[in-house]
Order: sequence, then structure tokens, then C-alpha cells
Amino acid sequence: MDKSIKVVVTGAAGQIAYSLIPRLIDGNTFGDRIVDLALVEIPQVVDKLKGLVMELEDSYFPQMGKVTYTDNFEEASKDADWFLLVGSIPRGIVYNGKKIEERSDLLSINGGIFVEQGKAIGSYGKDNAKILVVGNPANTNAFIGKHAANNDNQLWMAMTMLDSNRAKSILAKKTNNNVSDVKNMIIWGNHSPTMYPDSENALISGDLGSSVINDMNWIESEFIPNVQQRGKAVIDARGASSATSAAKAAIDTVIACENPTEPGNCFSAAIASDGAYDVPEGIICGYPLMTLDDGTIEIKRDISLSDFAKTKFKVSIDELLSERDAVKHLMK
Ligand code: NAX
Repeated sequence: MDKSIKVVVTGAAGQIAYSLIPRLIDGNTFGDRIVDLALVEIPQVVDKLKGLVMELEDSYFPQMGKVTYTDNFEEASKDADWFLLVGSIPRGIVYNGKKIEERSDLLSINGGIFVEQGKAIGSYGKDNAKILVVGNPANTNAFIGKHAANNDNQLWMAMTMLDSNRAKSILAKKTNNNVSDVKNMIIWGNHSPTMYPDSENALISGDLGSSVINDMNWIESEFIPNVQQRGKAVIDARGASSATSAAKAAIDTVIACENPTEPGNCFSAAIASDGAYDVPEGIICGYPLMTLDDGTIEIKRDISLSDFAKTKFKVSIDELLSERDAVKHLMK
């Protein structure tokens, strides 16, 4: 295995990145590999990254390799192994005099960014690069980027790990377990309030959630909405969107991709549908994923969905299809 790895992080001066970047070089995420970082920001704030780089230098990270910062995404992309695309305009802030709350606003503001970044990743990133889109609307941003990259050897993902971690926490509390006792936690569909967190197929201390929790009312009126709306609840409570938990989830996704998945478990991320679970091909959909011993990442295909689950999942697929239609003009 190559001893060094290059990771590009966009939105590097933002709040998620401030928690995320140190963890990339702490020796936990990539083990003993040396990690080169290429940090990317928009021209207006790129100079602030000098301060972050100073802090990284002052933190004594033995695994830290070369650290560069730039507002030139193409330059940053060269030979990168991983792209963590965090940069975008988050929900809840005021942009051009308007509070950005609606997905449609996010789609139009952020969509264009991902055409340019996708092209650069397809041309300059490593052929086996992995791309994790965190910036919202994450699934459709990844859809736009993957199309623009036009390189099927690269793996584009949108982050649903935070939703999965939130769901684990709620299920653990409900059943008096530790979060680590909840496995196989699948988020189906879109990273949006339509997502379907699947309590039925979760394994809670080894038992299927459908047999452990016999309270459909709680699942429908508390569990699912609480997972779906947790991002908004955090914004309401702290006046800013989730940051440290989002950073941890991005790290969890990288670790899940870099290491084989233990038997019986899976991890959550959204990837391009190949028709699995009757999802229309191409849309970036939340699935249960497994990393095989040879490093290949595959959809786990033996999950059975109840009629209740199928109904919920369909709502989210329909939303992804309507987002796909809304960005058709970017898919030339
Ligand atoms: P911040 O506003 O703190 O930081 C975003 C940074 O991105 C800013 O510094 C901005 O200058 C930079 N940026 C914007 N456009 C860029 C571009 N074209 N290239 C490089 N940098 C660019 O937001 P933060 O709280 O860090 O959130 C970042 C994104 O994560 C938001 O879109 C947010 O909605 C999304 N989230 C996604 C989550 C998920 O589970 N997928 C959960 C958390 C978070 O809400």
C-alpha cells in the first residue's frame, strides 16, 4: 500500500472543516499513512486558511504530510485519493438578503459549484478516487458532480452517516443499549427530511429492530421524524448547523470505506443507484453499503423491506427524482 494519501477538503474555513481536518491526520482515520492535505476555499476567505495551517503545524501530528491551501480547485485536485466536498452554502444563513431555508434555493445556489468541481475531479483526481459530498443538498450535488466527472472508476457518495449515527443514538436510548450495540443502521433515500431511517433492519444487540421494538406508533411519530428533523433541531438549539457531529460522520464514512465491513453489518452512504431495490438508475440514493476485503464498496442486497418501509422509501426516491429534474439544465 502507498504510504501516503492525498485528501482534498473544500469549505476548509467552515465550521465542519475545523473539526474534520485535524482528524484526517490524527493517525486514526488513515492509520500510519502520511496524509497530504489540499484545503480549498472561495477567494474571499482563502487567506484565513493560513491560520488553520499554523494551528495544524502547532498540533504535532506525526502523520501530517504536505499541507497546501488554495482557491483553485483544479490545482488542488491533482492526484488526490479522497475528496471531502464540504463547501457550500448551508441552510439557515442569510444569502443575498434572503434566509436560505428551502431545498430549492440550496439546489440552485450550490448546483453550479459541483459542475466545475466534478469536471476537475474526473480529469485530475486519481482514477480510483473516492468523493464524499457533505455540502447540501448532498445527494443531488453528488449527482451533478458525478455526471460532470464522467469517470466511472471514481466513487461518488453523499453523506448519510450523520443520520445513521443519530438513528443509532435514538434506538440505543429507547432500548437501554450503548450506541455501539446498534448495527446495520440503514438510511434509505435522500439526506433530507424525507429520508427513511430503517429501525426494522437495524440489529440491536444482535436482534432485528423489528423484533425488539414493537411500537409502530413510536417509530412513526417519534423515531422517524426525530431522525429526519434532527438537523433542524440542532440549528434551532445552537443557531448554527451541526458541525462536530457532521465532521465525525465524515470521518466515520472514510474509515468505513478504508476498512472491510464486519459480517452482518453495513454502513450508510448514498451512491449512484444501479437499479438495486428498484431505485431508478443513476440517482444518488442512501443504501446499506459494505466494503469488501479487496477494498471494493458494494450495495448490500439482501435486506428485506416491509410494506411500511417501501412506502416511506418511495417518498424519498420521488423527491430525488424531482431534484434530478430540477437540475437537468446542469447535466449537459
Ligand atoms: P460553513 O458556512 O461554516 O462553511 C462552509 C464553507 O464552505 C465556507 O467557509 C464557504 O466559504 C465554503 N465554500 C462555499 N463555496 C465553496 C466552494 N465553491 N469551494 C470551496 N469552499 C466553498 O458551513 P458548515 O457548517 O461547515 O457546513 C457545510 C455544508 O455541510 C453545508 O452545506 C451544510 O448544509 C452541510 N451539512 C451536511 C450534513 C450532512 O449530513 N450531509 C450535515 C451537516 C451540514 O448541515
